[in-house]
Amino acid sequence: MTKHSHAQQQKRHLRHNRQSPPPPTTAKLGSSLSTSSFDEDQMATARKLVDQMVASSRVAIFSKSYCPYCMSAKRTIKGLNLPAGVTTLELDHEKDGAAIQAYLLDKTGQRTVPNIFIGGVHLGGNDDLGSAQRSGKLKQLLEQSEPQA
Ligand SMILES: N[C@@H](CCC(=O)N[C@@H](CS)C(=O)NCC(=O)O)C(=O)O
Repeated sequence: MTKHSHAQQQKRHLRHNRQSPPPPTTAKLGSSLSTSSFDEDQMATARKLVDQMVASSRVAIFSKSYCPYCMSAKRTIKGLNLPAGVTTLELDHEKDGAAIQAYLLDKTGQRTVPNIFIGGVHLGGNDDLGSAQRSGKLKQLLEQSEPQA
């Protein structure tokens, strides 16, 4: 009989009980970003919602409620004190959130949130918002999208 020290036995025990990584989850929000993962109805709904929101909003923010970059972007936009026209959609609260994100990727080439549009023009994410603020591009886009009196 081979004898093992207590430490050796404990090591073997730990190795045996080591947690294996969880299996990849499927159909989770953001995990399936190809439009081909969704049926035609879902994609048509997503397309209509996104295009309408972008066209009717001075600032459109596609966001996720728990995302820190989104929180930062929403704070920046709030700080602009625009009188109206800011629309935010939290994709993690939407039934069709994953299809919307897939359509946004198709439309803009951007797979992350926040995904921001100003006056119908795609701006990008939170980093892009910061750069646009520093460069004056944000001001210019906001001026272009100013509602006519
Ligand atoms: N550099 C990007 C980072 C954005 C980012 O990484 N967002 C995460 C959420 S916090 C994301 O979209 N992850 C993929 C997903 O949720 O599908 C920015 O400034 O907007």
